[in-house]
Amino acid sequence: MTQVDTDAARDAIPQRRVLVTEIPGPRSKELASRRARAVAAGVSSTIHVYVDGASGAIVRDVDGNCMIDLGSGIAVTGVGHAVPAVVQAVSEQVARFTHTCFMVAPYEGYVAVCEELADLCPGDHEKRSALFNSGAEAVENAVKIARHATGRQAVAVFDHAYHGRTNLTMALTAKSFPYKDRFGPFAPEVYRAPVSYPLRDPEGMTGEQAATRAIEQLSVQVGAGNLACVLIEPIQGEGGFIVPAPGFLPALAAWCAEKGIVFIADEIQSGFARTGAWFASEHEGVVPDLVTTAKGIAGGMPLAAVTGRAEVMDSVHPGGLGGTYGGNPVACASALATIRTMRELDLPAAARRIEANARPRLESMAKRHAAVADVRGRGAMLAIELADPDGLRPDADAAQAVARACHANGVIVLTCGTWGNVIRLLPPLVIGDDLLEEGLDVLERALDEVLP
Ligand code: PLZ
Repeated sequence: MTQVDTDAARDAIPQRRVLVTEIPGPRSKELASRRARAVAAGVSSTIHVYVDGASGAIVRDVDGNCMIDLGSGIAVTGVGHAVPAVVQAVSEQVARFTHTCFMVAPYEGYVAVCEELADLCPGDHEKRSALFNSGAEAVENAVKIARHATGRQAVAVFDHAYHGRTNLTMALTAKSFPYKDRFGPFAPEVYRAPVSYPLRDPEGMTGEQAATRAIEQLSVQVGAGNLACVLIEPIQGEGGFIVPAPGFLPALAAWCAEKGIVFIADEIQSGFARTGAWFASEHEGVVPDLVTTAKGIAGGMPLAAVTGRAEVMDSVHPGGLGGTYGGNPVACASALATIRTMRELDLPAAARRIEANARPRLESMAKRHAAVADVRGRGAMLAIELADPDGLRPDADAAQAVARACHANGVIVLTCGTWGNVIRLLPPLVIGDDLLEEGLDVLERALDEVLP
């Protein structure tokens, strides 16, 4: 074992939920009052404990409480917190060099990450990648590339979409509050179409019918010949873990291929083994022209990518893409170790196992509570939607109350959804069966407390 391995093993936090103070405890409260005087109010946090360490699927706070992490920092630490192989790769890279700027002096890690992306992303065509820092930056660049390649300007996005918080990606995002409210004016040439939302679509609507509805609207309101790209999350994340009806994504992709529109899959939340495949597009055999990735790719280091057809990517002139930090060497080292670990541990299979364990539990909760209107998702990207059983009026208050009860009992869960009424589970894919079971027990008790 190397020095780093030994340190990691010694520092590993036992994979157990342990509450030693109320949540938040005294040291977290102290930090909250420092925060209020120093941190901008516009940046908020889901839980009110301050983190001291994390390992596997456990997050330990500054008061010594150990919480079960069913959020992975919003689908980032799929590989687990402080995984020794990742810790070691990052530590070694920090000691070798932290930055040269790939546009100034290139290095192998960047190239190797792009090779991995070419191998992992759907389709066996020739691919190229460009690396960035954040998901929003990847989406911005995917749109830039699609516009450049097609010479067209219009961008189609969907109801309930989330693509980021920069100016263009706010325009691409559907939900006004909190993301867009009073932050306009927004970028032009963005058009929104209806998505497939099986719970709320007319009864019996197929994926193909939902695609036709979207395509007809775009054809009439924008015109296929004006569209540079159609941008879609194969499973919508922030919008509510909405899984489109089967056939929806393939029909959209086929229309794009026919009309020369670049089909972009935003796999930033759904990618990197999260849904039980490397990418969610694969569940329906969809091969996107461009794929945006971030979050899970680098086990917690900031890294994002656009990967796609060589002819689309390489349509951009040298110097047309880049940025000071994009593909930072430490982030690349982390990504390479993360991907290697994901392959070695077969984390797509781990995600399927999480679904096999968790979905029946969620379904039994739905049976007992009429307000659980839907159980959905794939792999380790699962959710329940809370709504009034007659009429499906979204119940955000209940979702918030359930989440708060989970937090108070040492389980990190997140909410999402256009109406804030969805509770989502995004555990690290390495979570043990017992810990997942215990997290679900806490969620079940929270539902029992909050719901009739
Ligand atoms: N595309 C599909 O899920 C980020 C947002 C958290 P960045 N989702 C978490 C918040 O409230 O800011 C996301 C995503 C999809 C793009 C993004 C944007 O990725 O790395 O946050 O810029």
